[in-house]
Amino acid sequence: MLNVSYGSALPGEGQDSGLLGGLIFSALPPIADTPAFAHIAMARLDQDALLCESLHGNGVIRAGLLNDIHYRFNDHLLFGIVTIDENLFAGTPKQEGTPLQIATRHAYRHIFSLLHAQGFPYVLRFWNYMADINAVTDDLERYRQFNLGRQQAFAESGQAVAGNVPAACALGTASGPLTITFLAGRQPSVAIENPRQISAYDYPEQYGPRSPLFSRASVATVDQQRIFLLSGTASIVGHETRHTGDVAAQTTESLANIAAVLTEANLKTNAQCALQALDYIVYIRHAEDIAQVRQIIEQQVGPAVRAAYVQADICRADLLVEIEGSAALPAN
Ligand code: 3EB
Repeated sequence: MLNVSYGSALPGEGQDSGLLGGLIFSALPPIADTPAFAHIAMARLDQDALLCESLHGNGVIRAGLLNDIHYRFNDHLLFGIVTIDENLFAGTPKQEGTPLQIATRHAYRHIFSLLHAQGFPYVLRFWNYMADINAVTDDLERYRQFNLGRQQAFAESGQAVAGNVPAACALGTASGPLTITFLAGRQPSVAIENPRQISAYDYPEQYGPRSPLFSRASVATVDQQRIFLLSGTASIVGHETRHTGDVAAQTTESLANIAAVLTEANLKTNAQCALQALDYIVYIRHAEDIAQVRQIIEQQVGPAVRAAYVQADICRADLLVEIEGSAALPAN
């Protein structure tokens, strides 16, 4: 089983805790001695407390550290965290790429070799966080540099670069190193695309020299449970950003995209996952937009919606909001 929970308290990291790991979203400095958690420099907007996303499985948890990757696993799932300081590559000859591109490539190659060695070859989801995501250096936006390195590493590691690819998100933090977390399994999961959107791996070149590489959601059946992991979802139709400058309309469009992904997932996997079944994290570019965004989400998903809100930069400069989520349902 997998239980993804979003709270403000930190769970224990003991071997019998079932804890696979997680992410702590906070504007405060990292909390010491929490190796099972990635620190993400983002302020929580709906509460003063930090936001802790934790993934719990069952059975004995084992932990390891390899090539700067902290990982924890049980019989079914492995969760890992890699942070990498791109400044290590500052002196690399230009033709090999920018420091962020090379750091991304290294991180992903190390992740895939760890997963191969540990026998968890199927990634359900990646979470990608980097500072200054929209800044242009060496004539290329940093998110686009990241996409170059990600594509290289997938290809070099023998991973699919289209079709059955992991779900993901990619967001900008206020500070900190490139931080990638991932959840992997021993069995393949099902990648879901959105009929309203062009697959991200098929985006045209206007969004960068190499396309992003993710699916819109992944569905895995693990231990009698159906796990639904929704990628970061924004106001994109086809491949274009819709409603530039209008955060309310972007929120509504994002929810329409999520509904379409759920419909597609239910068709493809015979699951029955509704908008109300998910727990959400909502990334908002401008903190002052939270009231508007929250009202629309509570109106369209329902007043009982479980959602947490954090301040983040979104990977396209014209996107003001992005929504991700997860659910674990009994397999029917
Ligand atoms: C989009 O749909 C919005 O690069 O891993 C969403 C989810 C987005 C994942 C990624 C980017 C990523 O293109 C951005």
